Amino acid sequence: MRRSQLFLPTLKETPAEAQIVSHRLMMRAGMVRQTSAGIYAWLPMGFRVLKKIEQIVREEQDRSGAQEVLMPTIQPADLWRQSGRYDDYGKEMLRIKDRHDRDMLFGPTNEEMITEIFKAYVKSYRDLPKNLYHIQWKFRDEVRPRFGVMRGREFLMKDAYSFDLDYPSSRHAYNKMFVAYLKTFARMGLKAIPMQADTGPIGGDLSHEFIILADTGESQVFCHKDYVDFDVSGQPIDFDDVAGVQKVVERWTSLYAATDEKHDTAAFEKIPAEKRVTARGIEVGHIFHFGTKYSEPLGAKVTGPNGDIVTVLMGSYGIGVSRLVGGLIEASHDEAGIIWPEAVSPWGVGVVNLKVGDGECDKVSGDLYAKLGNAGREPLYDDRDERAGSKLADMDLIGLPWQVIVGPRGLKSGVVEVKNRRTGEKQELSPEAALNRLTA
Ligand code: 5CA
Repeated sequence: MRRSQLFLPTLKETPAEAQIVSHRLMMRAGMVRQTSAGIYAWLPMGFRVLKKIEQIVREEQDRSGAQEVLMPTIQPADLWRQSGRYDDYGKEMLRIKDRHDRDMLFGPTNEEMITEIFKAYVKSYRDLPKNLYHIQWKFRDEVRPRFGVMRGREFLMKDAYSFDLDYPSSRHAYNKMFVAYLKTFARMGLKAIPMQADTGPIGGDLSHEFIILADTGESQVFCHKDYVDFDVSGQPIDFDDVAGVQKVVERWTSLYAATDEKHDTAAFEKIPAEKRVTARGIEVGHIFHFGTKYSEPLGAKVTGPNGDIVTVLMGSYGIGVSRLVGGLIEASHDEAGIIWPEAVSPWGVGVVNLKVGDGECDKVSGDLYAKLGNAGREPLYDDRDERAGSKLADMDLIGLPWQVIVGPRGLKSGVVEVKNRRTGEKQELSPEAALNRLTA
C-alpha cells in the first residue's frame, strides 16, 4: 500500500476525550472514528488489525475442533423469554420492535439462539460432542462506555458454545477452550493469565477470565507472581488427548489467580508476600461452564446410549476481538506510539522514502516496496512529499515492527537503514541485504 493513497487520518494533537493510552493512540493513528457513544467505525488501519486478530482467533478455534457458523445480530425476544433472561438482562439489552410490532433485540450474546439451532437438528448422543462458534458484532447498552473500543456498546466478540452428553466430556470441552485461549493470546504476543471469575448474567458454576495485566485495566485482580513468568507458548497440543489437555489446565490453575469478585483473602495470604501480585487487568476472554442452564428451559435433549433422554451440558466461551485491539496497544507501546507484535501488525514493514523526487531514493524505495510485496511482507510505502522528520514520527506512531529508511545520504555510500521499532536498533545495510534481512 502506498501511503499517498492510503486513508490514514493521523492526528498531531492528542484528542482531549481519550483517557487511556490505547484510546489516544488509536485516535491519533486514525484507526477508528467514534460515531456515537461506544460505537465506532473502523478505518483501514484499525480494520486490518481487527481482521488479523479475528483470523488468529479463528485458526485456533478451528484447531481445537470448534466449527464456525454465523448467527444474526437481531434476535427474537421470544427465545429470551424461554430462558428467562429477557427481563433479567435489564437495560443493557437494546430492545427493538419491528413493523409488525414484534419484540426483537440486538444480541448481547447468543446462548439462547445457538441452543435453539442445536435442538432443531441434534437428536442423538452419536452427534455429540459439538462446539459451534461465530465472530459477530454484539450490542450491550453499557452504562459507562469508555476507553474507546475497550468498553464499547457495539463490539466484536468471538463466542463459542459446546454441547456434551455428560460432565467429563463437557469438562473436556471447557479444557480444550482453556488451552486454545492460551495459544490464541500467545500468538498475539500477549500474556493472558486465566483467573477464577464470577459468571454474572451468563451463569454457571465454573468460569475463568483471561486477563492481561495493565495499569489501565478495569478489573482488580490477584495472582501468584510465578504466572507472570509462565511460558504460554508450550508444546503443540493434541486436543483429543483428554489427559494431556487436562494437564495443561491443571498447571495453569495450580496457583492462586482470581478476579475481585472471586478473591479469597485468606487463600491469597498463604502465598509468600513477595509472590503476591495485586494488579489491574484487562479481560480479553471469558469462559463459562453452566451445565443445563439453557438446554433445560429450551429443551435441548438427545437420546443417550441406553435409549434414555438426556439434557445436554453446555459451556460458552467468549473473546473480545475488538477489545483486543486496545488491549494489545496497552500492552505494547512507547512515547512515540504503537509497537505492533508481528502477528497482528496492519502491515509488515514500512518503507520510508526520505526524499521523494530524488531519482535514486525513488528507485531504491520503489524497488524495495515491490520486492517486499512480492515476498508477502505487506509493505506500507511512505511516498509522500513531506518533511523527513514528520514521516519518521508518523511511522513510529503507527508502530509497524520494521522500517526501511531510504535517504540520499545513505545511498551515497550504498546503504539504507533497517530499524526495529521495538528495540529501536538500527542497521545500515545495502538495499539487497536489507531485503534479505526482512524476508528471511
Ligand atoms: N456468552 C459469553 C461467552 S461467549 C459472554 O458473553 N461472555 S462475556 O460477557 O464475558 O463477554 C466475552 C468477552 O467479550 C469479554 O471477555 C470481553 O473481552 C468482551 N467484552 C464484553 N463486553 C465488552 C464491551 N462492552 N466492549 C468490548 N468488549 C467486551
